[in-house]
Amino acid sequence: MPDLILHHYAGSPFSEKVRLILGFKGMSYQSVNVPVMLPKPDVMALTGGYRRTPFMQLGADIYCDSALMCKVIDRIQPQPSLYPAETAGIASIVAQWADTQLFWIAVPYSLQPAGVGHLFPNAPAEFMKTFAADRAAMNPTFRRPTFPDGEAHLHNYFAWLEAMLADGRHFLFGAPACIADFAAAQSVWFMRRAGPVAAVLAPYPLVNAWYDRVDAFGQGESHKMTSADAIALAAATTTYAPTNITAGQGFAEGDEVTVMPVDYAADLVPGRLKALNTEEIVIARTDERAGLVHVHFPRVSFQVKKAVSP
Ligand SMILES: N[C@@H](CCC(=O)N[C@@H](CS)C(=O)NCC(=O)O)C(=O)O
Repeated sequence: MPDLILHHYAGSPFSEKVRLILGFKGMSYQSVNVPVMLPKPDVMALTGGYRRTPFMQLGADIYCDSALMCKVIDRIQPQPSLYPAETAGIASIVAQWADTQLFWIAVPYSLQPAGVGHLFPNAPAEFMKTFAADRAAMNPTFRRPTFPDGEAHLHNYFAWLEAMLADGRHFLFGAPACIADFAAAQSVWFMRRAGPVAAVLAPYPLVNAWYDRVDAFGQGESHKMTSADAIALAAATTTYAPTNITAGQGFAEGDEVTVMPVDYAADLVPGRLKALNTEEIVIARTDERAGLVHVHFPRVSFQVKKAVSP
């Protein structure tokens, strides 16, 4: 099994979700720091155009989107399980809510003027302007909630979590932590870093104590790696994770396709189809520097289409 390489940056909530999971599982990994905004030439060399953070590399296999990364990490290191049988299904539904509804209220709310200086200490005004423009272009149809609306949403959401914890359980679904805990924790982590903005969490002591327990898993053992070394490693690797295409979907191996997230950062990644099943879309693409890589995307929240010839 090749080393797990996490491509991420310190301030990224979805990266924090994965880091906490690596801590939960007591895993060690190579850590590549990626830029917080475009341009990201070394990211593109590996992903072929997917710009979101984090992504994961195992040799010449690249895994996009934390939902898929979590499943792969759980396969590599099954214990403790991220998907305990008792809460299978419901835990993934709550995790999906946390990755979408909770995240898209918690993050814009934290980026209000009182929070920004804490989240980006000492950042020059020019950087903040470029960052805001980058995110606006990434998600042009996003309807940013007003701060009072966001705050009201958060009181609902944290009250739900507080209610789940009311019987004294340690994690959202009982004694073992699971995928829902890490997905929800990333937003609390971000808010807590936003100075006075974190006051919105004050009425929820059980949520705060729960978050401290999740945070106590730590972030695993990371070893720094450069993006150039990660690309060179992909180029030197000629074995790939097994792939399969489920029949009856109108696609065949080798079809020229494009893959794209359907929610935001709608950048097309072109390649030749290697796998298509209910869990994954995998494409093969050749990069000047990274060589032949297989790029994996989850099926949920992504679309695959036959490439249109020019
Ligand atoms: N569904 C994706 C969402 C990832 C995401 O939105 N990440 C943010 C950072 S936490 C991002 O990509 N921001 C833009 C960037 O890093 O370029 C996942 O689960 O990985």
